[in-house]
Amino acid sequence: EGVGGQEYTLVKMKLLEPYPSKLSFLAGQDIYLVAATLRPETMFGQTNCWIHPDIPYVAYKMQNGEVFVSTRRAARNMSYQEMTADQGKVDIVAQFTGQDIMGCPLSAPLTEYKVIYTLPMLTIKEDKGTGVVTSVPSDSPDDYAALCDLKRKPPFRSKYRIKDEMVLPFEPVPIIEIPELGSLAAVFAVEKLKIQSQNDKDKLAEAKEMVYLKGFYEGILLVKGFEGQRVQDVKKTIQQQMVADGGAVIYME
Ligand code: A2H
Repeated sequence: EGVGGQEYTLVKMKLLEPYPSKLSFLAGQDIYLVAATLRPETMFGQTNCWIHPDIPYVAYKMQNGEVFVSTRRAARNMSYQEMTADQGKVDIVAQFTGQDIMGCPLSAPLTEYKVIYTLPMLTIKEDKGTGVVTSVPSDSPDDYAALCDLKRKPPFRSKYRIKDEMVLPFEPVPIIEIPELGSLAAVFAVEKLKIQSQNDKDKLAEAKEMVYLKGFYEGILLVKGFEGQRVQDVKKTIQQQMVADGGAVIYME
């Protein structure tokens, strides 16, 4: 662990008011759940944000006055990268668990869905990234399997107090065409391998193998402004555009 390995794009998913009770004292201030992704070029296909109901999260002040939400570990890493309000320190303003911010409305960069919601994903690891994951079910088998779990299982939704309208209207968006896998590669792989749930570990690993390398080398963007361009050629451009627009920051771990 430590600074200097993997580069992630942290996508700033803006929490919409009214804030949940643990954050209500911050009314009027900008709060972002920051999702760590390796695939900035897929942000056109975001349908929701994943958080783990049982892991602890913190809210803390950044240098520019914004409030970020992530695991404490990621906050500490950010403080060493001179992103937080005090260099080398984290100015924590609130602590809570994922369930306290479940079912909250967010606005995220690039996606066509104006409002998306925080939903539970039980396979999120506390010791990777920020503990916040953005969901792109068109291109991530993990995301598609977890979204299907929520769509198919009303008791799973009610257990975490998720309302139907936070899940049912959201469909994978075709954003990247991959030869032989089509424009919804993750859906194709999950169906082909008959994956039943987000806990289907071995088959999900297989699905990821099917989709990722081929997507990187042969994937072609379908979205407006990037039509016909290759994934490997636009990844950096889209990342830099989001950073320039204030929709993302770069983070190392
Ligand atoms: B990726 P690596 Cl479209 N726990 O973003 C579980 N998964 C996590 C996580 C955590 N704490 N933090 C990040 N991730 C996910 C997009 C995406 C991603 C697509 C396709 C593949 C893909 C949308 N979800 O990841 O272990 C995030 O999901 C393929 C592995 O550091 C992040 O990128 O290599 C990726 O895993 C980081 O995984």
